[in-house]
Amino acid sequence: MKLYGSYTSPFVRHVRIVLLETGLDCEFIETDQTGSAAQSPTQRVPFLQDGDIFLTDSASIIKYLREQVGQDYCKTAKELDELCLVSTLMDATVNLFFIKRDGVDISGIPYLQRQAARIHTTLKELNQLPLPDSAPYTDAHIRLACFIGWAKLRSQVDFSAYPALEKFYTKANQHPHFQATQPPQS
Ligand SMILES: N[C@@H](CCC(=O)N[C@@H](CS)C(=O)NCC(=O)O)C(=O)O
Repeated sequence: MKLYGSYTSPFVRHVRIVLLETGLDCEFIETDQTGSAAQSPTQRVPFLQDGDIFLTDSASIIKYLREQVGQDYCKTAKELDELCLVSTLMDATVNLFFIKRDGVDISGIPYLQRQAARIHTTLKELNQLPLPDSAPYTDAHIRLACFIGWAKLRSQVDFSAYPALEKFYTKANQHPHFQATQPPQS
């Protein structure tokens, strides 16, 4: 089994944590944008190859890995909805990060302002949810901690406005699986 990804992507980090939780054997192949454009129709990482199986999204990859060891993946609609909230947040923030990095001034573009507003309303909602201060974490929680780590690394969110998220992240980040998958801090 081969997982293609980068060490900075929060989507990939979620998959790497699930690999640690499941104990499955998987080769990690570091893949840049040229590699993902050549090998995946989404032109994104992560993607996974296991024999005839080719999966192109972190959600399907995580479901596939958990199924192999009999673990649940978003058992309730509520948990799935929390995961979807985090995925929407992550998509919008990563999208704006790349656009700003290409030199676009997002302040004059209405759709990009909606993306920025979506990020803040979603963070506000997540900040009000009951969040655990220790394992076990659901996939929504793991993804949220991966997002916060990435957003801090890239300086994309000021978390002083979201104290519950900051508190949740401080604890989650001490967990061995989060320690083992820290993105490079450069
Ligand atoms: N829905 C996808 C999103 C993956 C994603 O956005 N990956 C980013 C890295 S953090 C990427 O490869 N972006 C490249 C691009 O948008 O050109 C998933 O969950 O796997």
